[in-house]
Amino acid sequence: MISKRIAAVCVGVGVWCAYAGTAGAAVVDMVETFDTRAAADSWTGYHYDDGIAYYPVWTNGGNPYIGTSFGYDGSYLYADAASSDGRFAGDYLAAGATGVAFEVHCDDPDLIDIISLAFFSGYNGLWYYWDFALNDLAWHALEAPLDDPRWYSPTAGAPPMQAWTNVEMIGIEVLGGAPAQRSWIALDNFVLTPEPATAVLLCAGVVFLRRPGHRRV
Ligand SMILES: [Ca+2]
Repeated sequence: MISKRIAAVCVGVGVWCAYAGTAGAAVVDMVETFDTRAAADSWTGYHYDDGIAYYPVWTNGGNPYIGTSFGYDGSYLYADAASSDGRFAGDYLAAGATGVAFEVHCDDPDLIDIISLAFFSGYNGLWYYWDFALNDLAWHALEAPLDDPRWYSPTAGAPPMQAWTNVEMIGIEVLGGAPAQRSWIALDNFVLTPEPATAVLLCAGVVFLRRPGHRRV
């Protein structure tokens, strides 16, 4: 599986080269619920087999979410500085983030070879992965702590914490396990989780910011 992951990393470098980097400002505790098409369209579904960056498919059936198809070569459904007002790019440590939480679903988990939360760090120019498993058709709520030992680079091991000071892209990468077959992954409720003390401060901040005359959070 590692060799296929390294092949995906090579494609991922192409994704990064096509990416027009602008600085994001990571923000904790603001859940991306994909309630609007504009929010959905600010993310990207990049298909490794044809090298094309697609808008995610936006499904709005009461509780909207985004998705993209994937084949044997895989796909990357991701945010960069231009996504969700930039709140998933930039310096996660300065923002007070301690983890990344999200909900994910696959139409046919049997067609998954590897599925991961994956980010590209501008700090050291490396891709890092946090693999997980989807064994059924349910939506799964997952959280990857930033300091989780499961994070790895196929070529460079675990990320230093400084890797989180410049996150340029983050999202779900899925590599298919069955040639000539495609399936779908879906994503919702993506959020940078705050440390508890930060959460308390944020609550106080929200009360303050909702007074008339202050811009929205
Ligand atoms: Ca939603």
